[in-house]
Amino acid sequence: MIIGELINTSRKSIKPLVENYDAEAILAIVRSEAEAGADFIDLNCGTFVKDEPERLTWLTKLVAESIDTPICLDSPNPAALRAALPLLKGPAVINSISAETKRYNDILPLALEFGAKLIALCLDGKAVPKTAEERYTIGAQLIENLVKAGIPADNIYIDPLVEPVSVSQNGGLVLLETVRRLHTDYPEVHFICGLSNISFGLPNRKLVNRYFLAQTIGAGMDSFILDPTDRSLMGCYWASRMLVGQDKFCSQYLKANRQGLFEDK
Ligand code: THG
Repeated sequence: MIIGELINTSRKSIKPLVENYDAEAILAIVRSEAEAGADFIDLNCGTFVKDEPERLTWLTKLVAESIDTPICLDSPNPAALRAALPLLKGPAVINSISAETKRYNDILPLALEFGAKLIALCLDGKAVPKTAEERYTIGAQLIENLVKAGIPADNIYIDPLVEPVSVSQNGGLVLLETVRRLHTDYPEVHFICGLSNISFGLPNRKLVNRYFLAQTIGAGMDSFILDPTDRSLMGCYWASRMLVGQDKFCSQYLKANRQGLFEDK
């Protein structure tokens, strides 16, 4: 599953568009993500600290009424999610829950009520866990608790957290190890990450993102929050999943190729 990341007010170019309610400019970007092959459109206005519910409601209404591609609501704020969820037309993704008690208890009932797919961060409210062992423990606990609470395994997307490799030398390795172990023990749930954090602070970020994507797919990652308009990144996605047996008769690779969704560059 590909979630298009471009509508995020932490991006300098997006903040003023949401500030000024520039519907046409937002829709042009969302359309470019949908046409590039995004399965969901991420909507994040977390930089609007005071009026996030109102801003997210505006964005959600705009996108849901204008474009068929379904929406991923990227917010930990239960008030913002509660306002936006009823506006969705297709399936919903809630991004995200974590093992932190308050967040867990706030978000879980919303996911149950709206039958949403749910992204779950390997975080328990303390510092980001350093080792694969700690992340595995949090991820496994989340999976078992969510399934027990009634979330179907197929609706659970575990996010093992990508840290910039420029800051955390072993961050990439820890993520790969966490996914490999959780995927082996819980093959029925999904794994997702925000890819581009891996390359923060480095030159040629697109190249770093692309090679990391290929490795995470080898470890069992099957879903990504990324820039779907990056055509060589999307080529890497279609090729990599085919190469690890996730593409019967290579039909999805061939279809994406026919649709001109990627290039070899
Ligand atoms: N996991 C989950 N959700 C997430 C993330 C994650 N949502 C937010 C984020 N991480 C993924 N989304 C983006 C969106 C845009 C950019 C990066 C990640 C981006 N960043 C550039 C930068 O960092 O320099 C550009 C900044 C700018 O344009 O000003 O474009 O990990 N579950």
